[in-house]
Amino acid sequence: MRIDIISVLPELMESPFQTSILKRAVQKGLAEVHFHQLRDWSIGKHRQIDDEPYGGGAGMIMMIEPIDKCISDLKAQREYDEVIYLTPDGETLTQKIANTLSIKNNLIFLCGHYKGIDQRVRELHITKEISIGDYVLTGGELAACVLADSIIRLLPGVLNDEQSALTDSFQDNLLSPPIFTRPAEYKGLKVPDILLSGNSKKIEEWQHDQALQITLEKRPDILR
Ligand code: 6GU
Repeated sequence: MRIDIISVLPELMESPFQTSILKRAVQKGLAEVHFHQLRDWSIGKHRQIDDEPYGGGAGMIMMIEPIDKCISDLKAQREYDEVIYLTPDGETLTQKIANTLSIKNNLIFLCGHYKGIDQRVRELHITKEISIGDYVLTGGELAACVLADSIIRLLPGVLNDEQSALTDSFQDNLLSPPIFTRPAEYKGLKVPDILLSGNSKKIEEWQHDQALQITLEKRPDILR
């Protein structure tokens, strides 16, 4: 998978891909992440990429021309499955969306800034708009990292234990059951006996029951 991320602040997104699991995914060649400084496609010597809104009002709008030039240059090099605009008014990211995007080959992420992009960019290039939740960030960069992380960890070979993505919270509309490791008792707090029993069938039943109970308590909205 290849992800091209277009932004005015690409430096904001470097460390997530240079650390731990995402770093290893990139080193193994399972994911390629390329950053593009939008100002490199700006027009004029001031490297301008935003301008005042027609009709007036506060805030600046990202101009169509630099974005169109940048995306068109990328599209001239390869086919893209989706051109995704990260924006608070997009569709809220879910595990299902991450699953769907994880089987694509080439993705473009466009990070919004200021008041947003000229509407015509959407008509021209954007195929999907994604938000990471109902709150407002200073720009789409951190959201782009969240989206990329949710996708890349699903790529075959990225996680060591192939099972672990399958047993995630949300993967089957259930939160995870409680988990424990050594010691079996700490300051009087005991690990449930069932987990020490060695009866894997009973343990699985207990875990599923706990997952159901916890989901009912905390997130009844995700239960089918
Ligand atoms: Cl994608 N961008 C911004 N600026 N804020 C957000 C968001 C995106 N998703 C949630 N809040």
